[in-house]
Amino acid sequence: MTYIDLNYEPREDDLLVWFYAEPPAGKDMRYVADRIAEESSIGTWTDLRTLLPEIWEKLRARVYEIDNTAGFVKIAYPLHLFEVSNMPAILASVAGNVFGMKSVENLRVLDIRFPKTLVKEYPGPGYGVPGVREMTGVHDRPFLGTIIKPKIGLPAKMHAEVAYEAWAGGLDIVKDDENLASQDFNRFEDRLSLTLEKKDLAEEETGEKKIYLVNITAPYREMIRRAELVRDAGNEFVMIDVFISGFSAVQSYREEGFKMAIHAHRAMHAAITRNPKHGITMLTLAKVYRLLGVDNLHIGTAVGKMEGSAKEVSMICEEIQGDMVTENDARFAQDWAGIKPVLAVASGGLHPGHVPAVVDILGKDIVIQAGGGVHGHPEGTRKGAMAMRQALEAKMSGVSLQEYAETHRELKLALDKFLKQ
Ligand code: RUB
Ligand code: CA
Repeated sequence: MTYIDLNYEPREDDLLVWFYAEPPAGKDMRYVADRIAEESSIGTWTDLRTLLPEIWEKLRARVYEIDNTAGFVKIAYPLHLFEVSNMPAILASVAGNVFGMKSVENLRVLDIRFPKTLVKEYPGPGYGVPGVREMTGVHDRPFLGTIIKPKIGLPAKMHAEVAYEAWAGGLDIVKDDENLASQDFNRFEDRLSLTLEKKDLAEEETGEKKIYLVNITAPYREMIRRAELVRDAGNEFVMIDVFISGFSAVQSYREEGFKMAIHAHRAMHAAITRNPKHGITMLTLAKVYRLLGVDNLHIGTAVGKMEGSAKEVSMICEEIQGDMVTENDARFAQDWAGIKPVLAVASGGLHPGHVPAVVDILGKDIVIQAGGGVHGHPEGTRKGAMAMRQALEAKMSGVSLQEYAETHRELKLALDKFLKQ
């Protein structure tokens, strides 16, 4: 019995997985492909009396392509194999036990093509790019944001004051950091109410809509309790560490029906996305999160402190924003069936000097977020925020940062400091 069927033409409603796989010593690609297809669909390490012919016929995976040189294996799964609306269980099949098998040396899920029938079962973002633009009235430029720094340590009152400075200086978005929860020096309830007071003040003073991304990451029931507090306080957004919280939590949270948009921080993703030979690509995770319905998603910057090449990051950006994504040498074609585009978040080691390059690589439908690059400004948070806004103004009006800095002191101070680091 083999799962290899190189003449098989994948059907429109098959779920396709593109693996990179390395066979163990003494084995070939056919062997490894067979083992992956077996374990990720209906089989196990030995023949089974219980594997009835009709199960085999209806539910087995089919390896329809093997590229010995590149180490690629493409497998088609009949949609019947899955509970279509249960994302954790789908991943338990195609990206579960297979990673731990001795019969494969390294294994990486490069992409999953979700058939349209499945895509239609998922909500996707409630807001996404158009919704967040409508919410803020910002239509013609990227959003600018900051993460309050130090990442944890500030008492709630100071956190709120720093947030105010950032908004007042010209940023659209202020975000909690991924590990700020409800520590005894900064209780969630206090931070929420104090920061929202400052948000109102900044909105009044600037005449601009401001956004606060408050981190509700916690064990699920507590996360929901915090989401209710955020809703009752009248805030429009929550932030969730989506990878750490788990696929089930994200899917369930979206199904709770809160009207607030979701900012997805991806902390811990690199434990499985970073090794180029093993794990799951960020592209694949990003597709899952788009289906589950996050509105903003961290995807990398291509230029800052975190790993991820420009090619990879711009491909992820295209994937979470396109409607019909075309196939290339690293991804499947994907029909998003009208699911809303996700706002891509470029964050990690950024400062005003990076703004033009990030816009060139990722385009306009992004949030450019800088923590250290704002609060590390020689004259503090407000000037740091002004420098970010000036850098964006320069880029949007086609002027070089150096030239703009001649007449904009905050930008000049920022460039003088950060470009040397
Ligand atoms: C960035 C920061 C975020 C990173 C995460 O702070 O706090 O957690 O963006 O990385 P700073 P990624 O601007 O001071 O570096 O966005 O790649 O997931
Ligand atoms: Ca952080």
